[in-house]
Amino acid sequence: MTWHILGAGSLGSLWAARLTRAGLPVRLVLRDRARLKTYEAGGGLTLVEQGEARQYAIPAELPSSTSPISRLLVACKAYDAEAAVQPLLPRLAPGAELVLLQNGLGSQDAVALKLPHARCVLASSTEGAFRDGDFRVVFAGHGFTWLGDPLRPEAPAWLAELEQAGIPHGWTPDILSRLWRKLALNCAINPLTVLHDCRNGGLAEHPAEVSVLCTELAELLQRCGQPDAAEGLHDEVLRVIQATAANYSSMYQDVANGRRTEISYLLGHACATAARHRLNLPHLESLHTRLKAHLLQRGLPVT
Ligand code: NAD
Ligand code: KPL
Repeated sequence: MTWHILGAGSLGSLWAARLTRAGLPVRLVLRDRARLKTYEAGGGLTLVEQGEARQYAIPAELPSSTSPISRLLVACKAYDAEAAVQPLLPRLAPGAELVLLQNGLGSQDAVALKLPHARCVLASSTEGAFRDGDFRVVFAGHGFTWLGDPLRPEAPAWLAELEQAGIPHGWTPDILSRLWRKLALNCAINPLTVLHDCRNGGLAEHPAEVSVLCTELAELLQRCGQPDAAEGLHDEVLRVIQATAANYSSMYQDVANGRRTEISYLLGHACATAARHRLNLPHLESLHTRLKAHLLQRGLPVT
């Protein structure tokens, strides 16, 4: 069965290259005719691994193509996912399966609501990749991808293909807990690195701010039925700050490069969920307000 990959950016290309070199059928779904033309003129997609570049001539098509889609990897940013999937709806075969690679929470529900008859598998990934040219991606950090379906606990048979492709992954019956935990880590670290203009390690100089955010985030996780995700949150945040001290967070990099952030699916989602539960989290709220003001000042979207 063909893997259709929607979003030939960093993670989408990383998956596409590994599935292709394992001999599995892959097709990229590119946004429009201009992107398709650029892609075809370049001869394929390039993955740079340990300094070595290799090009893969993966076939590509437009969303308006007519062949049916049975397996779709959605690898767009959270804010693009719902609109990107929309034109593909008429192409989805009965029993189609989607893998949603978006960070944060909120976009997965928006996509799943459009697809009552398809299976949506959610993913939470710590792999790292970035684009350093058109259709050229650097594999920057080995990691792991958790996959799961909140509605159906049984693992899909195609996990064997990920094994074959060397994509490190695990199936979890509790993917929402993983996604909430990552969201909480990202909320405790990323916005502060933007506001303090520092690497992750710079947050060691703001222990009280980090601590009070972790307390509020843990309270939120408890309240919205994710007690496992709350367990030991502060300790893990401190461990991540130390282990990634030299790195700039993904949100810091987005802001520094004038790119839209996924704020709505991270801090925005946390604050909206707290409000829905009538939970007062003043430090998280204030962080959200300060971050939005910072983005506005730089002409970046606040959603
Ligand atoms: P990216 O911006 O590199 O790639 C997204 C791609 O989607 C782009 O090529 C864009 O052109 C394409 N796209 C957008 N709208 C489209 C449409 N309508 N039709 C077709 N293509 C469309 O993003 P990324 O870094 O790969 O991130 C994807 C998701 O994975 C994000 O939620 C991110 O937070 C998460 N993530 C990324 C990394 C990483 O290292 N890059 C790590 C973990 C999680
Ligand atoms: O995932 C991250 C990011 O930068 O997005 C870490 C390194 C965990 C910081 O929150």
